[in-house]
Amino acid sequence: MPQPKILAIAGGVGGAKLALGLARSLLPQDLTVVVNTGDDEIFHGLHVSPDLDSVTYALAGLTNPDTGWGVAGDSFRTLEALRRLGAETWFGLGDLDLATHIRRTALLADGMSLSQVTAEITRHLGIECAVVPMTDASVRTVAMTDVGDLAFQEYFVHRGCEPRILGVRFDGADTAYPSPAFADALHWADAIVYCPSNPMVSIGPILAVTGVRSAIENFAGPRIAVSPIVAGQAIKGPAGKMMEELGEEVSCVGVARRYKGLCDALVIDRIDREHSAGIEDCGMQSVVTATIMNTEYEKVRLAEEIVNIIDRWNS
Ligand code: FO1
Repeated sequence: MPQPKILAIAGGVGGAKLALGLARSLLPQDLTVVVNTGDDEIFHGLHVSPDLDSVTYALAGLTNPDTGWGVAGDSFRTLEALRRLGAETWFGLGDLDLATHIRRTALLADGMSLSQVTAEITRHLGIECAVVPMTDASVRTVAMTDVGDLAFQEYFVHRGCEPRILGVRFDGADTAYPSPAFADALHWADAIVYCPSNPMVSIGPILAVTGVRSAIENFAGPRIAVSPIVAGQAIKGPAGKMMEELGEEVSCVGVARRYKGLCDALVIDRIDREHSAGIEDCGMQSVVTATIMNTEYEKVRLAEEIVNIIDRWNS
């Protein structure tokens, strides 16, 4: 049976884990990973794309295993020197990581699009599948909080997600169009896979790009999501806290409600099996399996199970 062609939609750390599993399970030409760029920020004059880099480093085998972001074994001497010079250094940019941001910024200044720059960086790091930004336009995720509107990294890293979330918006999304490879993949893909990323601030910005939500609503093939909430908690990051503050149920059922009309099957962890009926009430199947991905074996195993679901769906 020919392999399905998959469009994977991902945020940073959690998304990168399943993206790696899919990259190990599929031929490179059968996988496009579309990544959130709402978290992008300018630091020290450099264009930083944290989620693109988390996926890129994961696929290149460079990820810092302790954090899931940044480069393994990196040092922070440049940041220390910047601090001595009076710069704000709350965003932890490592010395090796900085090379990526310097290169990205230089190529963007030469007139390349973020898609072209990302293709150049990933090619040089030996990545064979397509890793693409959701858009080449500027979209910025803004956390609306009880202390005012905060740029995403300000909320997430500088303030440690402490302010209470009142809402989230994606500035620029209504005039942003999908990147060329994303638009193409929405046509050629046999299936869409939502990686286990934060539905609000990682997947939300991708869905907010003009035309994406309706393209996914009308997508012909199976749309399969992996819940980033397991046993009532986010595997990593602020998804649980944000859902609670927004009055949503912090469970895989809360995730299913977010994906209503956009998803045909939600993959949930074995520990959440009692939530299957609640998920099916949202108009999607529930698939119960082991979803925690700490080792490469677990990432590939989950990816292969998803590929099998897609194969069965189409047969
Ligand atoms: N996350 C942190 O919690 N603290 C940091 O200092 C930090 C630095 C950083 C540098 C480069 C990069 O690509 C990612 C970095 N992240 C850091 C992670 C990043 O904030 C998040 O992964 C995403 O934006 C949320 O998906």
